[in-house]
Amino acid sequence: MRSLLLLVSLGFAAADNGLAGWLRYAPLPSGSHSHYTRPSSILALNSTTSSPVYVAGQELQSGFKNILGDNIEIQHGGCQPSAVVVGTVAQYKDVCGGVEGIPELAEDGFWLSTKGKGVQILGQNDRGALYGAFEYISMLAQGNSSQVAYATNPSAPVRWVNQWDNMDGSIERGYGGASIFFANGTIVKDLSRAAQYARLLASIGLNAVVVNNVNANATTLTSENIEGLGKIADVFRPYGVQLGISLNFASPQTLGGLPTFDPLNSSVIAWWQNVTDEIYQRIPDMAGYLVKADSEGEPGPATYNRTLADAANLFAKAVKNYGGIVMFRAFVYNQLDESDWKADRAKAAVQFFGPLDGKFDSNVVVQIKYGPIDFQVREPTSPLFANLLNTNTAMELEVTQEYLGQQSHLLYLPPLWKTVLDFDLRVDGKQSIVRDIISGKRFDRPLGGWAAVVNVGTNTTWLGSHLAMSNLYAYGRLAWNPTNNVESILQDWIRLTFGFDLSVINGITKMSMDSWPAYESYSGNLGIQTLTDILYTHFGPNPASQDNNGWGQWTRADHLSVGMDRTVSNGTGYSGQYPAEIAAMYENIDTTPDNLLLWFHHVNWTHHLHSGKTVIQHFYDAHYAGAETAQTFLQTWESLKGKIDEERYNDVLTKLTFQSGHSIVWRDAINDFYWNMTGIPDDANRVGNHPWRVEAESMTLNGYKTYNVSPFEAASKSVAIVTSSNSTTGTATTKLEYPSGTYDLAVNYYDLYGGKSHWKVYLGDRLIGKWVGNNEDVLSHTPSIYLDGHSATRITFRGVSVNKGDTLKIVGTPDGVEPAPLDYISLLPPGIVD
Ligand code: GCV
Repeated sequence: MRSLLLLVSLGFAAADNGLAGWLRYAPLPSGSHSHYTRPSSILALNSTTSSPVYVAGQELQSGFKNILGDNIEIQHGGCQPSAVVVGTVAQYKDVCGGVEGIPELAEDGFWLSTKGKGVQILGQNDRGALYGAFEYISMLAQGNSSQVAYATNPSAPVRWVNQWDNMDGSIERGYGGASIFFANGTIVKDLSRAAQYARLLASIGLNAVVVNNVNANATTLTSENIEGLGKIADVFRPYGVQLGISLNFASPQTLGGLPTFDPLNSSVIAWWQNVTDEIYQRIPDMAGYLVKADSEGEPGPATYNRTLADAANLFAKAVKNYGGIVMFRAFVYNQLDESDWKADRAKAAVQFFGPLDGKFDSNVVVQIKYGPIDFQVREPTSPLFANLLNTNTAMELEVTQEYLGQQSHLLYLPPLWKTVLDFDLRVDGKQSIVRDIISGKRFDRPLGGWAAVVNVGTNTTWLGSHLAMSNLYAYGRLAWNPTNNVESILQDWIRLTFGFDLSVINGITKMSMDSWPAYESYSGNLGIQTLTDILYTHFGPNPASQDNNGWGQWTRADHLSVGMDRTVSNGTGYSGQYPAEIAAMYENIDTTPDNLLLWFHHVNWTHHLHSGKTVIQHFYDAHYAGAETAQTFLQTWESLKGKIDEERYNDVLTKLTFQSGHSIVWRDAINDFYWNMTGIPDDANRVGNHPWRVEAESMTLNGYKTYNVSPFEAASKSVAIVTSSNSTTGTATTKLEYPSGTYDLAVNYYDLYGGKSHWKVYLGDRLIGKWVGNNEDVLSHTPSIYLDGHSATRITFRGVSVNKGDTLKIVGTPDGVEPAPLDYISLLPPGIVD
């Protein structure tokens, strides 16, 4: 039984920039741990400094010192019953003889016993020993002094991280700064952040990082860069983290100068073998390759009419003798024509890979995104998991929140991931839970597991937001054991990251657990996809961007109806890619869950859901409810002031303040868009009706002019104002006709990349507030150079006392390309958010 000490607040925590993540080893409150049994020493059964067992000893020493205030010596030999012993089972046997009760461990597994005089942390291998040490330290850091003795093994051998880092130092879909690995076409000299990253990953049981983007640059493989990759591998190795490399399929031609990159051509095969030999000479434990081929413009075997299996096996053979593996991505699709009712990007993975089942070498793992499109806010489980019975598979998750708020919105992802991991695909009418498919258990496959696109950067928050780190932490914990409860994982992370104050634990738990449902509510509902702008930044709302292009993320919405008909009977036939029981469930509108209705069926906007609401009214209501929930995140966080160090408190406050405003931008944009499309009014008369707003364009303008925003729904009543020139100040003035009283004054404006405008707002001569358009410096998402759903932002001044007839004036000073744009103001009485 786990006994968690009831720990009270430590008082005020020291400033923390987030760099240590959940490995802060913060001191436990004094007096709370006097009953702990102190080990006589730390016995690390390996004295080679680059070995994970040695590192485990160092971590334990640091943990005892910082968490408990104990200075404990490290030794490397001799059996001491009252020590904390860390090593492999085999090393322990050599030194101390056997230990009873340890079952057979799987690769990377460990045994942890705190029963008796000492503590034994014994890994199946060095890496397992380090994992065990981190688990024990995590117990200490959470004030958990339970007597335990258990063995634990990872769910699957492949527990990888993908970084989409480019050789120039940028990161595709990265929101936490520049690459910690690359700059200017080569590997950075200072790899201290790479080592710190490996430490974080090892502490949650992750065992490899593919360091470069799947949209790979062939120059990654120059001799100079292979040497640099070797240096990264050197700093990873003590943490048991292996290095993997993404390949560009055309490299033999573009880098090697061959006339072809045909995977069956002997000179191409030889070229890849040579490069692979060179890599393994420098990095003998290189984990393997990751390949994106024939997708989104990346070269692949289709150029030569070869199959994806031909491509995968080419690399598999090259790495086989070195024990390497090939992660081959199933994210392969073509541009499609929306006028074809049967066309469907969601079908692509099964179409390409299904016929190749059983044709991949044994060291190939097909890496499959959780849903058939692309990391949307809700997708059904990819049917490919049920179509590859004789092929190793891994699930690809996305820790970086590409379509899901880009770390400027709070979104705790594991509840979303769980919808897929826990899904029973019923292959052959038998239980076939996705987590058991990827572990290899269900179809008796030797390899399999997990990959997540993480994209940390040089920012000290790693991901761009402190709260987003719960997703990385939970990814590791789930990859180790996908049956873990996502809320208790979250609470472990909160204790390790923010301490023991109950209001902090409860507050962050509630916000995080509410965050995915809230985001889904104010973005794309009922399985329509996220409705973010898929043609530009993937951040703010732009539902029109889904349709009328070849990307195949269609909604097929018009004034009467909406949704993709993916049935076999009348639609694209996608539902038929699932095993019979699941196919039947999705084929039938009555058994399709509401939350995936528009994924599988094309219905009228007035169609009644199982809930009884019409589709359109559900959209309206969900958007209001979701945005309302996002307001509570800010309130909850503010209630924690003083209980979290100022640096992290303020950083998160900035993001949650933005999110509370941007959730309203989302709400109004989506509601206005579909209201305009359908003409169906909101039963509750909220959509298009904002009695507390004054539109900027209806104010008296001096030095400002009106501007038609595109997309139209990204501005209240479609119009905003911008300064008449980029160098002259503008003023917008209005007489307030609201009853005298105290209001919150919200101002909606646009914060563009490429300028830092200034705004000041006055009531009469009284300055109420001022602000700068510096989102690009304080938020994490991809900025926009336009007035649109990405740049739309709200600032709120609270408790402003207003007299009826007061004159409100906003003075905007443009900067760079940013013409101090304004959309509207809202004067909100207590309790109203609009
Ligand atoms: C690395 C989506 C993303 C791309 C990404 C691609 C992939 O399309 O927007 O940035 O490319 O997925 O997963 O390969």
